[in-house]
Order: sequence, then C-alpha cells, then structure tokens
Amino acid sequence: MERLQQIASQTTSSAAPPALPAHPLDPLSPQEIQAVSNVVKAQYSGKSIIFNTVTLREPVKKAYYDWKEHNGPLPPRLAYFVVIEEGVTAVQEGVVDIPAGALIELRKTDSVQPILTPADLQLTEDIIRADPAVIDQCVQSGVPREDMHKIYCDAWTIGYDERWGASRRLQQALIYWRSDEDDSNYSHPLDFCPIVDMNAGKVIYIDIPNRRRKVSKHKHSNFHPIHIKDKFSTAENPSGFRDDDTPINITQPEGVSFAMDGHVMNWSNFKFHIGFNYREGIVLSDITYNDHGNVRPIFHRISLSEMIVPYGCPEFPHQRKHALDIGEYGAGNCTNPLSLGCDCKGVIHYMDAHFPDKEGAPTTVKNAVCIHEEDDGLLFKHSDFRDDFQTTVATRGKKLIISQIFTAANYEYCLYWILRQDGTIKLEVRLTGILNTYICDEDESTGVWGTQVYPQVNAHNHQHLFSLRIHPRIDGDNNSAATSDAKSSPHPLGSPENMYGNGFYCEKTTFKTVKDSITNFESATARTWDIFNPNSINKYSGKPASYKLVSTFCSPLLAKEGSLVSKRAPWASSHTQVVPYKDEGNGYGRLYPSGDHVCQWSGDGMRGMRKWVGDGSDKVENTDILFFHTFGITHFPAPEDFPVMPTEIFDLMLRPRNFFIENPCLDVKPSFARTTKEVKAGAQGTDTCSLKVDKTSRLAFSNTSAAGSCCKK
Ligand code: ABN
Ligand code: CU
Repeated sequence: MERLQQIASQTTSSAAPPALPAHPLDPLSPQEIQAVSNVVKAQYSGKSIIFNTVTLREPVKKAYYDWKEHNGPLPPRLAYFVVIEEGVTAVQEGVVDIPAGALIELRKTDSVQPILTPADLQLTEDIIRADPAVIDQCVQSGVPREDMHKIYCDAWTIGYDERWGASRRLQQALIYWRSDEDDSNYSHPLDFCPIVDMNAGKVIYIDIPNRRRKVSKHKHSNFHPIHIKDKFSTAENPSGFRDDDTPINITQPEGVSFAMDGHVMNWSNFKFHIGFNYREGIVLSDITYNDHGNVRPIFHRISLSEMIVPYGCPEFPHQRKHALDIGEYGAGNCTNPLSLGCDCKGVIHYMDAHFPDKEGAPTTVKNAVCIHEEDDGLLFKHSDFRDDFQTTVATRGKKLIISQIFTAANYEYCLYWILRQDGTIKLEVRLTGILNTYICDEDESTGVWGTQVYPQVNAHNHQHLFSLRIHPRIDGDNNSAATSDAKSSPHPLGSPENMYGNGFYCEKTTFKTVKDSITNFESATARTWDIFNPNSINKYSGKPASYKLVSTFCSPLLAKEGSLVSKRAPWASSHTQVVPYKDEGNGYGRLYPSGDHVCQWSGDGMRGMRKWVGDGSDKVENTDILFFHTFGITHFPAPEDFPVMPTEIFDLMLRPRNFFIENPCLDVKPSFARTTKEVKAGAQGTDTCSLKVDKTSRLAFSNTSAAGSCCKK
C-alpha cells in the first residue's frame, strides 16, 4: 500500500518572483522552473538531490472558470515537483507557490518510483559497460572484452519484478551489440538482461536464459542513406534511392489563417489553449466553437493520459516488457525537437518545451510542438446532373494540425491533433521507428510469439494501447455519455412493424453509473459513443447536443485478467470508462489512470482507474464527467517493419452531432460555385480555384497555364 506522509513546510525564497504568464494554463517558463528549483534546493539544503520533475500544477477546473468566465481572481500559479534524494527510496514530491516563492506541500510516497528521465536512461549504459559480470556475459555471447564500447542498452523501467518490488529504483537493460557506430543495434540483440539499481549506480543482478545464444554475426540491416547506397546502389543509380522523387510543397502565399495569442489558438471558429507537459505532451484545453456569435464550450481538456505496450512472449523475463510509456517515461520528456521542412512542412508555428535538468536548471527542447495548416480535400460538394453538373458547389477545407513526436527508445510516436472546419477533432497516431528485438539462434523457431524479421532477429508480438482522457464541457459542465449502436429492427420480416425486413435504427444506451460505462467496441453494431449535454436540445432533431467518438482501432487487451499487465493498466481492459470529475489526489483531478506514479507499481491496491471505478455505483449522468477511451493496435511484426517501420497509422475522431442546426461550414468560401440561374445566364459565379488565385495548381503533363481548369466553364 502507498504510504503518504504529509510534511508541513513553508520554505520561502527572497528572490524576486518570475513574471506571471499570459494565461494560467501556460507551461512553466524557464525562469519559473529556475525559481521553483531554488525554493526546493533551499528546502533540501545540505542534502544531495536530483531533480526529476518540475511542471505546472494546473488550476482546478472551478478556479479556472471562475477566473475565465466569472471575473474571479487569477488562479494560484503553482508548480509540482519530484526530487530524488540520495539514500531515500520514496518519491519525494511537493508543490511550490511560484509568486510567493514558497514551498506549500511536501510528501513522501512509498511503493512506487519516480518517472524515468532521458538522463536516467543514458546513465544506465555507462553503468552496464563498466560492470565485470556484464562484461563476462558479453564475452560469453561472443563480444570481445575490449569491445564494451560497442555494447548499448535500451534502459527500460523494470515494470514490476516481485524479487525487488519498489524497494529500489530499478531498470532492466535490454542489451545490444553495435557492430559499428552507425549500426542501429536492433539487428544484434544479446540474450541476457542486467538489472540496474539507479540510485546505487550498479548492476544488482543479471537475468540469464537457460538457452544461451551467441550474438549474431550477420551484417546489420540499416536505413541511413549510406546503408541504402550499400543495399541498392547500381551503376545507373549510384545513390540507391528511387529516382521518381520530385518535391511536394505546401505553400500559403498569404500566410496562415490561424492567430495565436501566446498559447491560445484562434482558428476557423475554434478557440483553445495549447499546453504541454513532461508527461502527457500536448494538452488541449478550454476548447470552444464560435457558432455564429454564440461561443459554445466543447471540451475542457483533452490529452493522452497513458499508454501501454505489452509484449506477448510468455517466457521469462519478457513478461516485464510492458512499457507504460506516458507514465513511466513521459510523452513530454521524450519529445523530439522538430525540424522545418522535414518533420513539419508548410508554414509552421513552433512552441518550445522546457524541463529541469538534474540540478533543476531549465533546459529547452526547441520546436517541440508544431502547429500548421494543410489542405483537407473537399469539405463539401454537390453538382446537379440536370445541366451536366454545371450547377455546382465545391468547397475545399483546410485542417489545423498540432503535433509532436516522441521517441520511446526504439519506437517513434507521432501524434497529430487535427481540427476540421466542420467542428471535428481528430487524433492521428503514426507509429514508426524500430521494432524491439530479441535474439534467436540460426536453428531456433520464434514459435507463435514473434516473427523473424531479419536473420537471427526475433520481434515479439505486442500491442500499442492508449488511454485518451476527455473532459467534456459540451454546452456546459453537466454532460452524459452513451453507446450508439446500429441495430436492425427487433421485429421479424413480415411483421406489421417490419413488413419488408429492412428496418434499422440507432440504439442509444446512456450510462447512468460508472459500471454502465465499462464498454467495448462492437464491430457488429458499428458502435460509436456519444458524449452529450442532455440539457441542450437541438431545435430541429430534438436530440441532445453531442460529440460522437468514432474510433475503430480498438484492439482488446490480450494479456489475461489478473496478469501483471492488466493489473498495472486497469484502464486497458475495456474501451471506455466514464467517471465523475473530482478535484482530488495529486492536484488536478483524476489525470492518470495507472496512478500518479507508475514505475514499479505492482498493480495491486486501489489507484488510478481501479480506484475511480470503485464499486461502479458512482453516478455519471448529467454531471461533470471524465470520459476515458482505450484505443490502439495489435502488432504482429513482419519483415516489412525492419530495419525501420513505415509509419503505421491509426486514428479516431470526435464529431459534432445534433450540436449545430445545419452544416457548420456553409460559410467557408467555395472554390467554385454556380447556381442554375448563373449557368443559364453564362455568369461566372464564385471562382477561387482558378490560377488567378491558385498560382501553383497546373496540369501535370503540360507547361501551359491551366487557369480555370478545375471548373467547367
Ligand atoms: N518503450 C520503453 C522505453 C521508452 C522510453 C525510453 C526507454 C524505454
Ligand atoms: Cu509495434
């Protein structure tokens, strides 16, 4: 059980406080991070500490809207921190009031360990390279003693191993040999697994399999231009790259159509705040839509709150491979700096992200969040067949994309939050990077648990499951949720109610309690889920204003109930859970469904989603709710995924239904439109797609101008 000890403390700093941010949800500035570290260091003076986390403690919802909508005071500007103290195993966490320069909370939490930071991961590699027992194992694997600089490891949190529990801060080192520095290392996994105590700075154990395997001597498979040349170069094509690659650019001759006021975005009737933190990465808050002058709230907060990548090989110690990447490493901590024209194409606005280093000094990931627009194809179109489609309207849309990419050791997760002009919000995940690999002997079968993707390289089956946390605020705070199933009429063919047998309808089942909300995707009924305000009724349809969650990439969790994986991810066994919102626990309420601290949680006890679900009796109808959605894919690796995976794409969307009284994007100017009367009068109609406006569209195989070619004249 978690032991929580409250230590009263009021350490204050005399230094001038840093400037307040423009908006209470803005992430901490570098100056604020430094100010928080100073307060924390003063508290721990004379002790040896490492900074693990310094981040914004977001204002609770009520304080935020009191300020925003009711002229209330600015919510307190608070920071949450975690430090690791030499010789102390517990998580030491607290809260600093930044303007006051005061430590206002400090506590120790046992039975878990703090999140791993990128600095922790790098340290482990140095530790294992210098360890005599690891060196011996490398020699047994066929790596010469003097080649330890060629040994690399992906340092994973141990997950949970009952031999040590949470008594020490542990990592499992998934270990590889790099034949040379440009080898990605995943072609040459080794067969043993050192366990490293992070605080002691040493290897405490090595898991060695019964069957020993010598490191593969096959040349590594790789993907950089130099390797492509090696693989595919010919006399006619020395580079080895396919030669039909002409550039495609995104141009916006008049600049972007969004406006940013600090972190607040205004785009095509949407207004919202873009936040970013060490853990969830991008957070979208206070999302509203301006419905012809009526500013309507939609969502209070949306983020990816957790994920799990459980591997499916049942042989020890592979059961430990189940990364809860958001809670154990952080989608923010692992985020990449993005580059213009490569990761992000077009006219880009970037946001940096700031984190503390080990000493508590601010560090910056430049260009952590990319914000840009792209063409979104047709938004709507109709032509009248009666005059050969000359009466027509064709309106192109654009989309706003807020994205980040984080590297979870071997994998890259590219996250795109996409807004459409019809009020839809999409989340697209692109999964790329490199498979996690394990060695197999030349004469060994991978069995059903993995696939040989390259000689002597076994890639185990695994899943990528995410928990999307939605805090809805559709037309107000009191919302409900329901399943929405396509059902055929219950009445038999030939009956008076269904004489011709063709009847079907949409069955909505509203969740009254948390228990009702534990549901799964059903492909047979094309199940979607509605989040709605029962008090805001559409005047045409008579149905409540809703946002519909359309999500079909819904793999079931394959680990058994009661397994370590299912216990540590209590949210992953069902595709939805709805719980009441509460300002409780570690500050801002109910954020993390595998608990506030995930590393080395055994999965026992009441925390995260298990605690929030409780006995399932909490009411979730017409109240302030949190909607959690588990989605993702099951990955059976194949050679096409190696040596680097072509992006695998999965997505979901939240669409307005019965929210507007008509198509909400009728006011987007069409590319081309002519009414029947205009056609008859030979009039021009509306034309924004000819080359008078679009200077770049042209015919592919002609140099002549194609002015007006998109539209029949
Ligand atoms: N996929 C596990 C992981 C993530 C980040 C860093 C190291 C390991
Ligand atoms: Cu995968």
